[in-house]
Amino acid sequence: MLIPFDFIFSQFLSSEKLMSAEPYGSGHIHKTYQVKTNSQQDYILQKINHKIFTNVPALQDNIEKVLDYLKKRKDDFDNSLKMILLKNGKSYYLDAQGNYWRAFIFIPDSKTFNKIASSDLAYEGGKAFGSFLYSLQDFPVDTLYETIPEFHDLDHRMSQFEQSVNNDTLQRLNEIETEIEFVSSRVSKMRRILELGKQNKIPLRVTHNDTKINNVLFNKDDKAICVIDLDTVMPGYIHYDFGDAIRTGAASADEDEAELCKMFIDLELFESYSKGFLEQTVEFLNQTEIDELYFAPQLLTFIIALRFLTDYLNGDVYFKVDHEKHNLQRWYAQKQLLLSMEENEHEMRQILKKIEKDLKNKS
Ligand code: ADP
Ligand code: GN1
Ligand code: MG
Repeated sequence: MLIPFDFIFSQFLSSEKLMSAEPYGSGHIHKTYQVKTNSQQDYILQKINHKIFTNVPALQDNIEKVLDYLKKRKDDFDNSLKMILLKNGKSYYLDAQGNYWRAFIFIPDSKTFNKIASSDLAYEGGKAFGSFLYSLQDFPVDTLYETIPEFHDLDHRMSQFEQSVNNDTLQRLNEIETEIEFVSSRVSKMRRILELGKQNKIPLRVTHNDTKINNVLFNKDDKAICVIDLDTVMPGYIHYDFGDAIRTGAASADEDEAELCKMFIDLELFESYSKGFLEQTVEFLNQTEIDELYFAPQLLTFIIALRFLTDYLNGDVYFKVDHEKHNLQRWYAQKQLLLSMEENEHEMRQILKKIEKDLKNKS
Protein backbone atom coordinates (compact mmCIF):
# COMPACT_ATOMS: atom_id res chain seq x y z
CA MET A 1 0.00 0.00 0.00
CA LEU A 2 1.21 3.50 -0.80
CA ILE A 3 1.88 5.84 2.09
CA PRO A 4 -0.48 8.83 1.62
CA PHE A 5 1.08 12.12 0.55
CA ASP A 6 -0.52 14.04 3.40
CA PHE A 7 1.26 11.80 5.89
CA ILE A 8 4.62 12.31 4.15
CA PHE A 9 4.08 16.04 3.80
CA SER A 10 3.07 16.44 7.44
CA GLN A 11 6.54 15.21 8.42
CA PHE A 12 7.90 18.40 6.87
CA LEU A 13 5.12 20.85 7.74
CA SER A 14 2.54 19.71 10.22
CA SER A 15 0.94 23.15 10.45
CA GLU A 16 -0.31 23.14 6.85
CA LYS A 17 -2.98 20.93 5.35
CA LEU A 18 -2.17 19.28 2.04
CA MET A 19 -4.88 19.92 -0.55
CA SER A 20 -3.30 18.25 -3.63
CA ALA A 21 -0.06 16.65 -4.85
CA GLU A 22 0.34 16.43 -8.63
CA PRO A 23 3.28 15.06 -10.66
CA TYR A 24 5.37 18.01 -11.81
CA GLY A 25 8.15 18.86 -14.29
CA SER A 26 10.06 16.70 -16.72
CA GLY A 27 13.09 15.50 -14.74
CA HIS A 28 14.37 12.01 -15.58
CA ILE A 29 15.46 10.95 -12.10
CA HIS A 30 13.20 11.67 -9.12
CA LYS A 31 9.45 11.56 -8.62
CA THR A 32 8.51 15.21 -8.27
CA TYR A 33 5.16 16.58 -7.08
CA GLN A 34 3.76 20.07 -6.74
CA VAL A 35 1.98 20.28 -3.43
CA LYS A 36 -0.78 22.79 -2.76
CA THR A 37 -1.85 23.44 0.81
CA ASN A 38 -4.31 25.63 2.67
CA SER A 39 -1.59 28.34 2.80
CA GLN A 40 -0.53 30.78 0.05
CA GLN A 41 2.67 28.85 -0.46
CA ASP A 42 3.11 25.79 -2.76
CA TYR A 43 5.81 23.17 -2.29
CA ILE A 44 7.86 20.68 -4.28
CA LEU A 45 7.82 17.23 -2.73
CA GLN A 46 10.33 14.76 -4.16
CA LYS A 47 10.71 11.05 -3.73
CA ILE A 48 14.47 10.79 -4.13
CA ASN A 49 15.73 8.10 -6.48
CA HIS A 50 17.84 6.19 -3.98
CA LYS A 51 18.84 3.52 -6.50
CA ILE A 52 20.82 6.24 -8.26
CA PHE A 53 21.76 8.30 -5.20
CA THR A 54 22.64 5.49 -2.85
CA ASN A 55 23.76 7.64 0.09
CA VAL A 56 20.87 10.04 0.60
CA PRO A 57 22.10 11.55 3.91
CA ALA A 58 25.39 12.50 2.25
CA LEU A 59 23.57 13.78 -0.84
CA GLN A 60 21.34 15.99 1.27
CA ASP A 61 24.27 17.18 3.32
CA ASN A 62 25.98 18.38 0.12
CA ILE A 63 22.92 20.35 -0.93
CA GLU A 64 22.52 21.94 2.49
CA LYS A 65 26.17 22.95 2.51
CA VAL A 66 25.98 24.49 -0.94
CA LEU A 67 22.75 26.38 -0.23
CA ASP A 68 24.12 27.70 3.08
CA TYR A 69 27.33 28.78 1.44
CA LEU A 70 25.52 30.63 -1.34
CA LYS A 71 23.29 32.37 1.15
CA LYS A 72 26.24 33.57 3.22
CA ARG A 73 28.13 34.94 0.24
CA LYS A 74 25.46 37.56 -0.46
CA ASP A 75 26.36 37.80 -4.17
CA ASP A 76 23.79 38.82 -6.72
CA PHE A 77 23.00 35.14 -6.68
CA ASP A 78 19.32 34.45 -6.04
CA ASN A 79 18.66 32.38 -2.95
CA SER A 80 15.09 31.39 -3.69
CA LEU A 81 15.82 27.66 -3.57
CA LYS A 82 14.97 26.59 -0.02
CA MET A 83 14.70 23.12 1.44
CA ILE A 84 12.32 22.45 4.29
CA LEU A 85 13.86 20.89 7.39
CA LEU A 86 12.10 18.38 9.61
CA LYS A 87 11.74 18.97 13.34
CA ASN A 88 14.78 16.74 13.95
CA GLY A 89 16.86 19.08 11.78
CA LYS A 90 17.21 16.62 8.89
CA SER A 91 16.38 17.64 5.34
CA TYR A 92 14.95 14.26 4.31
CA TYR A 93 12.35 11.87 5.61
CA LEU A 94 12.80 8.11 5.44
CA ASP A 95 9.38 6.43 5.28
CA ALA A 96 8.45 2.97 6.54
CA GLN A 97 8.88 1.52 3.04
CA GLY A 98 12.47 2.68 2.76
CA ASN A 99 11.78 5.66 0.48
CA TYR A 100 13.47 9.00 1.00
CA TRP A 101 11.59 12.27 0.61
CA ARG A 102 12.54 15.93 0.59
CA ALA A 103 10.62 19.17 0.17
CA PHE A 104 11.40 22.60 -1.26
CA ILE A 105 9.45 25.80 -1.29
CA PHE A 106 7.86 26.01 -4.72
CA ILE A 107 9.34 29.07 -6.35
CA PRO A 108 6.23 31.05 -7.33
CA ASP A 109 5.53 31.82 -10.99
CA SER A 110 8.57 29.85 -12.08
CA LYS A 111 8.90 27.78 -15.24
CA THR A 112 11.46 25.65 -17.05
CA PHE A 113 12.17 25.02 -20.73
CA ASN A 114 13.29 21.74 -22.29
CA LYS A 115 14.29 23.68 -25.37
CA ILE A 116 15.27 27.33 -25.64
CA ALA A 117 13.35 29.47 -28.09
CA SER A 118 15.17 32.81 -28.04
CA SER A 119 18.60 34.34 -27.67
CA ASP A 120 17.46 36.28 -24.62
CA LEU A 121 16.55 33.07 -22.81
CA ALA A 122 19.83 31.46 -23.81
CA TYR A 123 21.72 34.47 -22.47
CA GLU A 124 19.80 34.24 -19.18
CA GLY A 125 20.59 30.51 -18.92
CA GLY A 126 24.30 31.18 -19.42
CA LYS A 127 24.22 33.90 -16.81
CA ALA A 128 22.49 31.61 -14.30
CA PHE A 129 24.94 28.71 -14.57
CA GLY A 130 27.89 31.10 -14.90
CA SER A 131 27.00 32.97 -11.73
CA PHE A 132 26.46 29.70 -9.89
CA LEU A 133 30.04 28.72 -10.74
CA TYR A 134 31.30 32.20 -9.93
CA SER A 135 29.76 32.06 -6.46
CA LEU A 136 31.16 28.60 -5.78
CA GLN A 137 34.68 29.25 -7.04
CA ASP A 138 36.14 29.27 -3.50
CA PHE A 139 33.92 26.56 -2.04
CA PRO A 140 36.19 23.85 -0.55
CA VAL A 141 35.92 21.04 -3.13
CA ASP A 142 37.05 18.29 -0.79
CA THR A 143 34.16 18.86 1.66
CA LEU A 144 31.71 17.56 -0.92
CA TYR A 145 30.70 13.93 -1.07
CA GLU A 146 30.87 12.51 -4.61
CA THR A 147 27.21 11.58 -5.06
CA ILE A 148 27.79 9.63 -8.29
CA PRO A 149 31.46 8.76 -8.64
CA GLU A 150 33.04 9.29 -12.08
CA PHE A 151 29.83 10.89 -13.26
CA HIS A 152 31.26 12.47 -16.42
CA ASP A 153 34.34 10.29 -16.62
CA LEU A 154 34.50 9.09 -20.21
CA ASP A 155 36.52 5.97 -19.43
CA HIS A 156 33.98 4.96 -16.81
CA ARG A 157 31.05 5.56 -19.17
CA MET A 158 32.82 3.57 -21.88
CA SER A 159 33.38 0.62 -19.59
CA GLN A 160 29.70 0.68 -18.56
CA PHE A 161 28.79 0.72 -22.25
CA GLU A 162 31.11 -2.19 -23.03
CA GLN A 163 29.62 -4.17 -20.19
CA SER A 164 26.11 -3.59 -21.46
CA VAL A 165 27.21 -4.69 -24.94
CA ASN A 166 28.69 -7.88 -23.49
CA ASN A 167 25.60 -8.61 -21.39
CA ASP A 168 23.07 -7.66 -24.05
CA THR A 169 20.36 -8.56 -21.56
CA LEU A 170 17.42 -7.91 -23.89
CA GLN A 171 19.04 -8.95 -27.18
CA ARG A 172 18.91 -5.41 -28.47
CA LEU A 173 22.47 -5.48 -29.79
CA ASN A 174 21.67 -6.49 -33.36
CA GLU A 175 19.72 -3.23 -33.76
CA ILE A 176 22.66 -1.02 -32.88
CA GLU A 177 25.71 -2.48 -34.59
CA THR A 178 26.43 0.61 -36.66
CA GLU A 179 26.00 2.70 -33.52
CA ILE A 180 28.80 0.77 -31.84
CA GLU A 181 31.03 1.66 -34.76
CA PHE A 182 30.10 5.32 -34.32
CA VAL A 183 31.01 5.18 -30.64
CA SER A 184 34.39 3.58 -31.43
CA SER A 185 35.14 6.20 -34.07
CA ARG A 186 34.80 9.04 -31.54
CA VAL A 187 36.25 7.74 -28.25
CA SER A 188 39.86 8.72 -28.61
CA LYS A 189 39.16 12.35 -29.53
CA MET A 190 36.72 12.58 -26.62
CA ARG A 191 39.52 11.81 -24.12
CA ARG A 192 40.82 15.35 -24.56
CA ILE A 193 39.34 16.90 -21.42
CA LEU A 194 40.30 13.99 -19.16
CA GLU A 195 43.86 14.21 -20.48
CA LEU A 196 44.11 17.95 -19.88
CA GLY A 197 42.93 17.25 -16.34
CA LYS A 198 45.57 14.58 -15.81
CA GLN A 199 48.22 17.00 -17.06
CA ASN A 200 46.96 19.57 -14.49
CA LYS A 201 46.19 22.05 -17.24
CA ILE A 202 42.59 22.38 -16.10
CA PRO A 203 41.59 22.32 -12.41
CA LEU A 204 38.85 20.37 -10.71
CA ARG A 205 36.28 22.86 -9.48
CA VAL A 206 32.96 22.69 -7.72
CA THR A 207 30.64 22.21 -10.68
CA HIS A 208 26.92 21.55 -11.04
CA ASN A 209 27.32 18.59 -13.40
CA ASP A 210 23.67 18.47 -14.50
CA THR A 211 23.33 21.73 -16.36
CA LYS A 212 20.50 20.61 -18.58
CA ILE A 213 18.71 23.83 -19.39
CA ASN A 214 15.52 22.69 -17.63
CA ASN A 215 17.49 22.88 -14.40
CA VAL A 216 17.21 26.67 -14.61
CA LEU A 217 14.03 28.29 -13.30
CA PHE A 218 12.79 31.34 -15.20
CA ASN A 219 10.29 33.96 -14.01
CA LYS A 220 7.21 35.38 -15.76
CA ASP A 221 9.37 37.88 -17.65
CA ASP A 222 11.70 35.13 -18.88
CA LYS A 223 14.54 36.18 -16.60
CA ALA A 224 16.50 33.40 -14.92
CA ILE A 225 15.70 33.07 -11.22
CA CYS A 226 18.14 30.39 -10.10
CA VAL A 227 19.53 26.97 -10.90
CA ILE A 228 18.04 23.88 -9.27
CA ASP A 229 18.71 20.12 -9.14
CA LEU A 230 21.84 20.31 -7.00
CA ASP A 231 22.20 16.52 -6.59
CA THR A 232 25.38 16.32 -8.62
CA VAL A 233 27.20 19.39 -7.33
CA MET A 234 30.66 17.92 -6.82
CA PRO A 235 34.16 18.17 -8.25
CA GLY A 236 34.25 18.45 -12.04
CA TYR A 237 35.72 20.36 -14.96
CA ILE A 238 34.12 23.58 -16.11
CA HIS A 239 33.65 21.93 -19.50
CA TYR A 240 31.09 19.55 -18.07
CA ASP A 241 28.83 22.42 -17.07
CA PHE A 242 29.32 24.45 -20.21
CA GLY A 243 28.97 21.41 -22.47
CA ASP A 244 25.75 19.99 -21.06
CA ALA A 245 24.06 23.37 -21.06
CA ILE A 246 24.91 23.90 -24.74
CA ARG A 247 23.72 20.36 -25.54
CA THR A 248 20.27 21.28 -24.25
CA GLY A 249 20.15 25.09 -24.34
CA ALA A 250 21.52 25.71 -27.83
CA ALA A 251 19.98 22.75 -29.64
CA SER A 252 17.28 23.40 -32.22
CA ALA A 253 15.07 20.60 -30.85
CA ASP A 254 14.22 18.60 -27.74
CA GLU A 255 16.76 16.11 -26.45
CA ASP A 256 14.69 13.19 -27.86
CA GLU A 257 13.61 14.73 -31.20
CA ALA A 258 12.43 11.93 -33.49
CA GLU A 259 12.81 13.83 -36.77
CA LEU A 260 16.55 14.03 -37.06
CA CYS A 261 16.56 16.76 -39.69
CA LYS A 262 15.16 19.08 -37.01
CA MET A 263 18.15 18.57 -34.72
CA PHE A 264 21.19 20.82 -35.03
CA ILE A 265 23.27 23.25 -33.03
CA ASP A 266 21.77 26.73 -33.21
CA LEU A 267 24.72 29.12 -33.43
CA GLU A 268 22.70 32.14 -32.35
CA LEU A 269 21.63 30.41 -29.16
CA PHE A 270 25.18 29.17 -28.70
CA GLU A 271 26.55 32.69 -28.93
CA SER A 272 24.02 34.12 -26.48
CA TYR A 273 24.45 31.35 -23.92
CA SER A 274 28.25 31.66 -24.18
CA LYS A 275 28.09 35.40 -23.70
CA GLY A 276 25.96 35.08 -20.55
CA PHE A 277 28.23 32.34 -19.25
CA LEU A 278 31.58 33.98 -19.98
CA GLU A 279 30.52 37.35 -18.60
CA GLN A 280 30.30 35.61 -15.23
CA THR A 281 33.28 33.28 -15.51
CA VAL A 282 35.97 34.70 -17.79
CA GLU A 283 37.81 36.43 -14.96
CA PHE A 284 38.50 33.29 -12.92
CA LEU A 285 38.94 30.60 -15.60
CA ASN A 286 42.46 29.81 -16.77
CA GLN A 287 43.40 30.22 -20.42
CA THR A 288 43.32 26.49 -21.21
CA GLU A 289 39.85 26.19 -19.73
CA ILE A 290 38.64 29.02 -21.94
CA ASP A 291 40.45 27.76 -25.04
CA GLU A 292 38.88 24.31 -24.69
CA LEU A 293 35.29 25.43 -24.16
CA TYR A 294 34.52 25.02 -27.86
CA PHE A 295 35.00 21.27 -27.52
CA ALA A 296 32.93 20.76 -24.35
CA PRO A 297 29.51 20.54 -26.07
CA GLN A 298 30.79 17.68 -28.24
CA LEU A 299 32.11 15.79 -25.22
CA LEU A 300 28.95 16.13 -23.14
CA THR A 301 26.68 15.31 -26.07
CA PHE A 302 28.76 12.19 -26.68
CA ILE A 303 28.80 11.12 -23.01
CA ILE A 304 25.08 11.57 -22.50
CA ALA A 305 24.26 9.94 -25.85
CA LEU A 306 26.40 7.02 -24.77
CA ARG A 307 24.52 6.81 -21.46
CA PHE A 308 21.17 6.72 -23.31
CA LEU A 309 22.44 3.92 -25.56
CA THR A 310 23.83 2.01 -22.58
CA ASP A 311 20.50 2.31 -20.79
CA TYR A 312 18.70 1.06 -23.89
CA LEU A 313 20.89 -2.06 -23.91
CA ASN A 314 20.37 -2.51 -20.16
CA GLY A 315 16.58 -2.43 -20.54
CA ASP A 316 15.86 1.20 -19.54
CA VAL A 317 16.74 0.91 -15.89
CA TYR A 318 18.17 4.40 -15.30
CA PHE A 319 16.35 7.15 -17.22
CA LYS A 320 12.56 7.48 -17.10
CA VAL A 321 11.18 6.49 -20.52
CA ASP A 322 7.82 7.15 -22.19
CA HIS A 323 8.00 4.24 -24.65
CA GLU A 324 10.06 1.17 -25.50
CA LYS A 325 12.53 2.85 -27.84
CA HIS A 326 12.76 6.16 -26.01
CA ASN A 327 16.40 5.79 -24.99
CA LEU A 328 17.33 4.73 -28.52
CA GLN A 329 15.48 7.74 -29.91
CA ARG A 330 17.40 9.96 -27.49
CA TRP A 331 20.66 8.39 -28.68
CA TYR A 332 19.88 9.11 -32.35
CA ALA A 333 18.89 12.70 -31.59
CA GLN A 334 22.07 13.30 -29.59
CA LYS A 335 24.25 11.65 -32.21
CA GLN A 336 22.71 13.98 -34.80
CA LEU A 337 23.43 16.96 -32.57
CA LEU A 338 27.03 15.84 -32.15
CA LEU A 339 27.46 15.58 -35.94
CA SER A 340 26.15 19.11 -36.27
CA MET A 341 28.53 20.37 -33.56
CA GLU A 342 31.43 18.72 -35.35
CA GLU A 343 30.47 20.44 -38.60
CA ASN A 344 30.28 23.77 -36.81
CA GLU A 345 33.37 23.38 -34.66
CA HIS A 346 35.29 26.17 -36.39
CA GLU A 347 32.40 28.65 -36.10
CA MET A 348 31.83 27.79 -32.45
CA ARG A 349 35.48 28.38 -31.72
CA GLN A 350 35.44 31.74 -33.47
CA ILE A 351 32.33 32.83 -31.59
CA LEU A 352 33.94 32.02 -28.24
CA LYS A 353 37.18 33.80 -29.18
CA LYS A 354 35.29 36.93 -30.11
CA ILE A 355 33.28 36.95 -26.88
CA GLU A 356 36.45 36.44 -24.85
CA LYS A 357 38.25 39.24 -26.71
CA ASP A 358 35.34 41.68 -26.30
CA LEU A 359 35.06 40.93 -22.59
CA LYS A 360 38.80 41.29 -22.01
CA ASN A 361 38.89 44.57 -23.96
CA LYS A 362 36.10 45.93 -21.80
CA SER A 363 37.80 45.22 -18.52
P1 ADP B 1 15.18 15.66 -11.54
O1 ADP B 1 16.53 15.32 -10.97
O2 ADP B 1 14.28 14.50 -11.60
O3 ADP B 1 15.36 16.40 -12.83
P2 ADP B 1 14.60 18.28 -10.34
O4 ADP B 1 15.14 18.60 -8.99
O5 ADP B 1 15.25 18.91 -11.50
O6 ADP B 1 14.52 16.68 -10.49
O7 ADP B 1 13.06 18.68 -10.32
C1 ADP B 1 12.17 18.34 -11.37
C2 ADP B 1 11.40 19.54 -11.85
O8 ADP B 1 10.63 20.10 -10.76
C3 ADP B 1 12.25 20.70 -12.33
O9 ADP B 1 12.63 20.55 -13.67
C4 ADP B 1 11.33 21.89 -12.12
O10 ADP B 1 10.39 21.96 -13.17
C5 ADP B 1 10.58 21.52 -10.87
N1 ADP B 1 11.16 22.10 -9.63
C6 ADP B 1 12.10 21.56 -8.83
N2 ADP B 1 12.35 22.34 -7.75
C7 ADP B 1 11.51 23.40 -7.87
C8 ADP B 1 11.22 24.56 -7.03
N3 ADP B 1 11.86 24.77 -5.89
N4 ADP B 1 10.27 25.44 -7.45
C9 ADP B 1 9.60 25.23 -8.61
N5 ADP B 1 9.81 24.17 -9.43
C10 ADP B 1 10.75 23.27 -9.07
C1 GN1 C 1 19.24 13.44 -15.92
O1 GN1 C 1 17.83 14.82 -13.45
P1 GN1 C 1 17.77 15.38 -14.81
O2 GN1 C 1 16.57 14.96 -15.58
O3 GN1 C 1 17.96 16.88 -14.74
C2 GN1 C 1 20.67 13.01 -15.57
C3 GN1 C 1 21.65 13.85 -16.38
C4 GN1 C 1 21.39 13.68 -17.87
C5 GN1 C 1 19.94 14.04 -18.15
C6 GN1 C 1 19.60 13.74 -19.59
C7 GN1 C 1 21.65 12.39 -12.00
O4 GN1 C 1 19.08 14.79 -15.55
O5 GN1 C 1 22.99 13.44 -16.11
O6 GN1 C 1 22.22 14.51 -18.62
O7 GN1 C 1 19.03 13.29 -17.31
N1 GN1 C 1 20.89 13.16 -14.15
C8 GN1 C 1 21.49 12.16 -13.46
O8 GN1 C 1 18.39 14.33 -19.90
O9 GN1 C 1 21.89 11.13 -13.98
MG1 MG D 1 16.28 18.17 -13.20
